Amino acid sequence: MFTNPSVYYILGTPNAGLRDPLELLEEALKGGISHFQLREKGREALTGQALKDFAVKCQSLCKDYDVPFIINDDVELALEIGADGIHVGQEDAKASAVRASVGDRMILGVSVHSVEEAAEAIQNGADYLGMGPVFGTKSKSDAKAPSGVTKIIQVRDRFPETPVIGIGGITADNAGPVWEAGAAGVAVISAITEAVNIQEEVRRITASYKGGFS
Ligand code: TZP
Ligand code: ICP
Ligand code: MG
Repeated sequence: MFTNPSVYYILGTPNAGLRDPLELLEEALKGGISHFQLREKGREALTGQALKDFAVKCQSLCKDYDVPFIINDDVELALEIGADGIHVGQEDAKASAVRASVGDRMILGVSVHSVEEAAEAIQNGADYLGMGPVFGTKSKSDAKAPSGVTKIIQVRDRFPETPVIGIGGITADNAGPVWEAGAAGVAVISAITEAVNIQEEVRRITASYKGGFS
């Protein structure tokens, strides 16, 4: 489901600014992202039918590139359009309830911030864990303080079978320690979305993985 180095792109229409979000996604797919998460949040976020239409377009692009299409938070939408995965945070629906509604085949990701939360998420059926913010981020208004990579190392040591995805302020230039901590992947909004050359940026992030840990 995740092979090192996974570059997991997250986008919602509010992140795209003046650029066309579908174009951003297609450039990122061409650059070689391994996973895509639609995270439609914040001011002017799409809702209802407009959200569903946009989600279906993202899903279809992801299919063309054989990249898993994951929806943040919205279990109903994920089920309705048959997404490949669902990602929930600690403040969203409980992972066990989400697992019960989506069944065994949908990928379930859970955001965690400690070994305790990781244990609970895994117990509740999480396939992978999102951990962060590793570095400072401007992309999440209610983000916790940056935690560095220490907790990724702790969770990775305790649960070596469960892929950990680092998130928060990650760029091609600072991803090294995240890979070294044992992350299977890095999840990125701004470094990719704001890049002048998106394909090149995805390739740079991928190349920041120097191997050695698996
Ligand atoms: N959760 C923790 S940090 C974050 C989310 C959704 C935002 C990551 O965005 P960026 O721009 O890569 O820091
Ligand atoms: N991790 C991942 C992978 N996605 C998120 N939206 C998040 C943490 C908060
Ligand atoms: Mg959430």
